[in-house]
Amino acid sequence: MERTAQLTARVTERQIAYDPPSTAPWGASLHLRAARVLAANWTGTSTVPSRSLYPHQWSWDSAFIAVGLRHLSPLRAQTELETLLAAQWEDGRVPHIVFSPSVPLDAYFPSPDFWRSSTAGRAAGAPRTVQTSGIVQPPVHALAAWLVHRADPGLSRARGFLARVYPRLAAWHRYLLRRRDLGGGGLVSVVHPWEQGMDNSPCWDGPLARITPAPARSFRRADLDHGAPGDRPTDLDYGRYVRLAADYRDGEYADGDGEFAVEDPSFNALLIASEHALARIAAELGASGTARHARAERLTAALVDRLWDDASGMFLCRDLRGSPIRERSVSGLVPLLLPGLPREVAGALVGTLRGPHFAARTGLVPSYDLRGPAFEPNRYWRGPAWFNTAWLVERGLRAHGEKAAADDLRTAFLRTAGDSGFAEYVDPDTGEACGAPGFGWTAALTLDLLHDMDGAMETGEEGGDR
Ligand code: 9WN
Repeated sequence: MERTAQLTARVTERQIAYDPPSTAPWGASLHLRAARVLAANWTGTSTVPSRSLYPHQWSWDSAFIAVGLRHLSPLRAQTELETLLAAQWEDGRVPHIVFSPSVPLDAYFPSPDFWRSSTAGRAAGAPRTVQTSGIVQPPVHALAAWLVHRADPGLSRARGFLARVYPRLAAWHRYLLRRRDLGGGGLVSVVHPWEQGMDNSPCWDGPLARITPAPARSFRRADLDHGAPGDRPTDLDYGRYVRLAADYRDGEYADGDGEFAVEDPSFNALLIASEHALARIAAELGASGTARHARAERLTAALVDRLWDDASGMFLCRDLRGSPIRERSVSGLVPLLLPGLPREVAGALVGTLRGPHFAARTGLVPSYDLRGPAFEPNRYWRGPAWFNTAWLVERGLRAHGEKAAADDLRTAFLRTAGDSGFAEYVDPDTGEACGAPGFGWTAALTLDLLHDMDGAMETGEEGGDR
């Protein structure tokens, strides 16, 4: 922790490269505007997703933000990940929120006094020096760490960046693979919709229907101070989120037989991509990455075996406590990121992206089936297009040689991100900005797409260990 603080103090404005890449001179003003968003959201040790709606550090936001930040300041990008990993619990979990002590308690709910990490999380080894939530978010971190390293290997080696983060990232994956394989089939389960990151997706409607909501008077939502109620989850859904989180906390964050347990395609695909990245990190540190690549391939086989649905041409979520989930969400397209997918699966995913369920007028990817019964163009994860999922799908299209489709998605991303003022999310057909403006990962991934024209992301084994 002390080490992080020392290193962070040296990250100054002068070390930020505001210049656009020479490969995209037309993107100069977009680049500058995106860089300004990240500068405004930087706290000194990490980046908030939004100054208003999300004033703390979020786990998967920080991973995506580091991917973009590496083009402005590799040092800041390394620090972003180090700050998050400094809040890791002894059981290996990386918490979904690291709370800033300088932000008032009522600025975000659930706040530290709800999660009570230092007491309720003691048995699971929550840190004593910082307050965190007790649930997790998708494991994008090893992938981000590898990409951050590649942006400036000299600085990374000089600071021992990979050597310091590797044991923490390995413990994080170990936690997921050992404690969260609740279905016994090799895949990891999420125990709360907030863990999967697409909080209000119709995929959770079935599993959530079994949960008795916490009484509305027992908590006060802070999100409605900043977001339009029509864009946010309903009070009933919030009551269920609160009930699930409170039950997990009251069981001291032990994993086991909770009421909500879902195997999700995107969460597992990101773990697989990160496991491949961890193999590369191991090789860079002089160890062998072979066993990790092999594990990633086994996980890919389990993903196809357990979650692939031929009839819909995409992956679906699996509810371990109830009946099959038939809803189509963007989560089921994210595994395209994995170059090791069987050819026919990748081909079907590309077809589904082009088909009537996901081909939106902006050219972005809606979070939920455009023809689905629960589709709403403005409501949280029930239809709008997000930029992190567009980035993942764009990388996936490139990984599978779909250059024209990837170029189109990239163009749609950059145009809509700029026009919307780097919005949190947009209406998938009109591009109308929704949610928080000046959103961290929207700005960060804009920078990444402006810089990384060919999408050399290495999310599979090919290319070997370097
Ligand atoms: C709960 C911060 C986070 C994102 C999630 C997004 C939203 C929080 C909320 O904001 O979730 O974690 O309060 O709705 O759904 O993906 O990480 O940007």
